[in-house]
Amino acid sequence: MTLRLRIAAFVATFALACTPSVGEAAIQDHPERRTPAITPTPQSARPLDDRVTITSTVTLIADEDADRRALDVIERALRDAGARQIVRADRAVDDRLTVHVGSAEALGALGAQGPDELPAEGYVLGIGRDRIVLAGKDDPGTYYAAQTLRQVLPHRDRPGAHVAGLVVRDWPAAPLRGVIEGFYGTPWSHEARLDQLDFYGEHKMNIYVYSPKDDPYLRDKWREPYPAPALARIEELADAAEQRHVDFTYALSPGLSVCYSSEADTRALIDKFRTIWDIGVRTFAVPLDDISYTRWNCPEDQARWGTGGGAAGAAQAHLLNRVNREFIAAHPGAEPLQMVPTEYYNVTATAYKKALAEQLDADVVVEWTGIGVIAPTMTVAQARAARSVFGHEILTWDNYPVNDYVTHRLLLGPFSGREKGLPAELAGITANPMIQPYASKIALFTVADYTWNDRAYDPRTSWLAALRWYAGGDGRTERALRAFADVNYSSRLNVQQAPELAAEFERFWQDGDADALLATLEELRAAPSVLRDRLPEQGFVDDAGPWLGATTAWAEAAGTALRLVESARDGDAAEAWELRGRLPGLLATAQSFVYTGLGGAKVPVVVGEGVLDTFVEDARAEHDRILGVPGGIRATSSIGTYRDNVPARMIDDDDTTFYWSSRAPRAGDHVGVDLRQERPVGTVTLAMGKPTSPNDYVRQGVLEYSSDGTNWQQLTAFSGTPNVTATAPEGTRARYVRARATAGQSNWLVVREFAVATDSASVTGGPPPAAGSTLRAAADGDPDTAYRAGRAPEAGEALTVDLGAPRAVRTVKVLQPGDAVARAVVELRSPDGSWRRAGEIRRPYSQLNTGNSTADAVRLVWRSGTPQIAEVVVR
Ligand code: LTM
Repeated sequence: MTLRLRIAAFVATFALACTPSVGEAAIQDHPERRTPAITPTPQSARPLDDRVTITSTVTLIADEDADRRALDVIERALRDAGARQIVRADRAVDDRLTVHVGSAEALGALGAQGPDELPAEGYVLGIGRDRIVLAGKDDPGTYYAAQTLRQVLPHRDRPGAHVAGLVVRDWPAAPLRGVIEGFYGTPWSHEARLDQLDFYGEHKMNIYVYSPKDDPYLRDKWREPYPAPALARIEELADAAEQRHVDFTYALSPGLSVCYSSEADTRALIDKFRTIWDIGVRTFAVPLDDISYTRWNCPEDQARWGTGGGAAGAAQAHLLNRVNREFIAAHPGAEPLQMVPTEYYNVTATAYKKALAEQLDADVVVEWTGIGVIAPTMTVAQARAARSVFGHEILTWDNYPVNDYVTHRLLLGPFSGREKGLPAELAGITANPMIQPYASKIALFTVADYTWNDRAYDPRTSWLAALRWYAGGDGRTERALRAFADVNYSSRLNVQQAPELAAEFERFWQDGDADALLATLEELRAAPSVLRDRLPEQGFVDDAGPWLGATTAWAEAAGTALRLVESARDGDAAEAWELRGRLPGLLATAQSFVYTGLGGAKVPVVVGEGVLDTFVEDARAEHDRILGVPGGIRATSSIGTYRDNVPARMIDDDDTTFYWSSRAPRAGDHVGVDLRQERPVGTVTLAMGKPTSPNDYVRQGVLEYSSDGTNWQQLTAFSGTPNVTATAPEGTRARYVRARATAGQSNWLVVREFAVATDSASVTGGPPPAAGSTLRAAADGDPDTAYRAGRAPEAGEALTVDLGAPRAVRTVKVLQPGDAVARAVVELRSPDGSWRRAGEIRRPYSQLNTGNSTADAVRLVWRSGTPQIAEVVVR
């Protein structure tokens, strides 16, 4: 059935299909009994108070022309349920289970109506009264009845299984439901595509568009014929698709070099389609996305159509109409041509869209990504507007869960933000998946669910069902997959990252129950090895490799951070310091996992970003609080992060690293530093842009400071320069300093350094610091930075921390990194200038109680070892 017929049949019968089935017989409905998990969620399923038994021999009664593909699924499902023989016959045999395929009359005994009034691809499946009946509206409908039967039958190696009575009356919401392999990056392998086609058939999806951006024969070399092995692979895919009632759609993208007016190019396009037709493909598309339409590829086009969007629309319509008339129309059985317009991401009325609406043949289907390339939401009103402005049927190219623009991430959350009722407005919905085919299946499961039955769809419920399905019924695997998917959950559709783990962290900070959180983190740490050992789909494990590694490492870091908090709160300061000392190494490991993209590019991957890293930071801050230090300066941004160019790179004293925003700043966006406590502020230096993107800087903005993060004072205004320096008036104190954009711009933002000169305790003496270290780091309020001596101390050499003014001193804590512990005598300087011994340090964590002495300086007089001091804390 063609797309157009599908849509027509759908519209004509939808109203009737919604009426409940009638004609109840002796068999009772049992709504309180749960129906088995059927996916996608059926439109209606009611249990019957009856059951059938899978007998050793099953009689199969099927029409002559019954769908062969459905029969294969049915026979396999019956054998998997314990049947030994399936015998084709034209009447039932006593004491044997009978399976009727295509016979609506056989439904009568179950009190169920046939499928006549259902939309295209609808079906009825009845189980009860020693029979199983599969009645499809058409061949795909029968096939989907078989898929549902496969899901409700048990797995057993001998006859005798009982199957609960059931009537399912079901049909799809969207005429076309499926996937467009349309991303940039490593295209899916042939094996992965075959595996996907199995998945589509099993999940009642009926379209796969073959359009990987990095297959050269689809774009750069679109005119060239395929080498024989490549053509054979496409043929195998097309056959496999046909076996599963999936339209294999061949999409050729000539836009990078085509001359729209060229007879030779038109012929080349049609000829290439013809070779693909000859191997059995019946659906074709011409994507014209991601090309320039303001620049022609040949002077003849300019001469014929002129310039501008209207000219581009007219030229594209001309080429597509020729393909439509000379190829599609000339090949009976071809499905309607699909095209992707160059303006595929909005509904703004333009000359380009007007030209397509008016000049493109009416039966060409137009693809559209929604409002935005990655549309966070899609509404019925938007779909109607798209149909109106493009003047054609709309097939959505939904850019979820595609990750080619965030290759450091896996997007494992559900399809969401799509309004109910959308499928009824569209020719269909195709989802652009991740570069990772097996990992894409969690989201694609939910896409199948939404596109089949949007009215019943709930993203979270569908997501949980996807995890259950992927775990193959094993509870432990399901929990591991849930934990892993949770830390890879967020996207533009699902804004919250790791919703379950974030809630656990939040609960811990509220109630302080560490045991529950420790158990959660331990499950997360172990989840990757559970998945490696037990997940039935090893392709998922391969796809997720770097993210699995990172998950274990992040869970270890977070678990250590949690134990740090617990030790510090319990007063075990030495253990807390030892645990804190482990964090840098654990974090470095967590950040070391990389995804290798097309061409060997290495991209560090992230998991649970903003949640796991924030928890570790919060734990350190809690430890800082207990230690009595403000903690290290933090970098902040109101914009997201592009790849791994995190805000912390603005304050790492390294001009070659940078923070890179994930979009252009809007008026009001800001980047800045949190000094963690109010401090004297001197000169502020902002270095933006970088050699390869010198224009990525705030074009117009202000530098400002604040003590509370709410009330801000302007330091200076700036515009048109990537380098900004300003010195605060004498006596200025602030906790926060930021640069705020006062106007929107189109360039993204790069900040190499955001330096704020602050006045902290002065440290003098020696030995002199090693390269890259400073004396100041010994008393900068941040235990994560350390003074590292450049040589062993000479006799009598000491490090002195000046307290600025005489004050009461009760304790001196000296924190040394655990890898090299020096010994020293600690002395306090009285206001009269004399030094008195307070004690000796010889461990990573030393605390000396000094009574209530008054002192204006503390010094460490070295005895042995090469000193490294993370912090001298004087209270
Ligand atoms: O979305 C379309 C029509 N084209 C491209 C896709 O190929 C790409 O995968 C997505 C996501 O990056 N964005 C596009 O613009």
